[in-house]
Amino acid sequence: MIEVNEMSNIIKTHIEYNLKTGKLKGEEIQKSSRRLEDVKHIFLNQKMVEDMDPNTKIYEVETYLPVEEGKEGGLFFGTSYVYPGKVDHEFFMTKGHFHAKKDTAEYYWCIEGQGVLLLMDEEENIEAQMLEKGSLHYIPGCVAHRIANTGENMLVVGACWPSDAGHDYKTIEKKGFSVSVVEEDGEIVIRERES
Ligand code: M6P
Ligand code: ZN
Repeated sequence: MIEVNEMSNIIKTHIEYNLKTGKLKGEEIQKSSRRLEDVKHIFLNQKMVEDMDPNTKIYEVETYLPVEEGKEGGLFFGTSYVYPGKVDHEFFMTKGHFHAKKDTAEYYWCIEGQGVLLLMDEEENIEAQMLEKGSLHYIPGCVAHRIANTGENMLVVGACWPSDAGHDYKTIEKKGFSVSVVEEDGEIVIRERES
């Protein structure tokens, strides 16, 4: 291998991205975790939620935010890890969100596992895309996005989005997604929500 000359001014970046696992490493990486008690309202069967351990891990997120949130022209990067599991028939999933600055897009790509990416526009039109290792997903502006883990192992999904996009969780909290990802007779089904 050709050695890098020490005087060459070629620097190493301080962030590592594991291409196999999606893991981000470095001092600036932020981590957050969502347990059932943090996201309980997203699930259909609230009675079942009450019977489960509120500490059940639903998902974790690692983010690299190299510029200030809200700054125009920058990019954020992240990895989401959704645990396998269900509340009643409904698969574990992320909260999901529109962007606060509505017309901003995002990329998702599946690193590991199996799942469904739910996309919903402002008229509640739904598109469900299959998440499988290597799948790439362009999420256009004004489209809410949520991922559900339909497999038996961790679902790992990478993301890249504009630093001025922000998160609008309120619209989803109020109206919800119009469909759920559920298991019915051993099959993965996208079902209309009644409420
Ligand atoms: C991805 C990105 C983040 C998002 C995270 C978890 O990494 O889209 O912006 O925060 O997933 O999703 P949510 O915010 O919907 O819980
Ligand atoms: Zn987003």
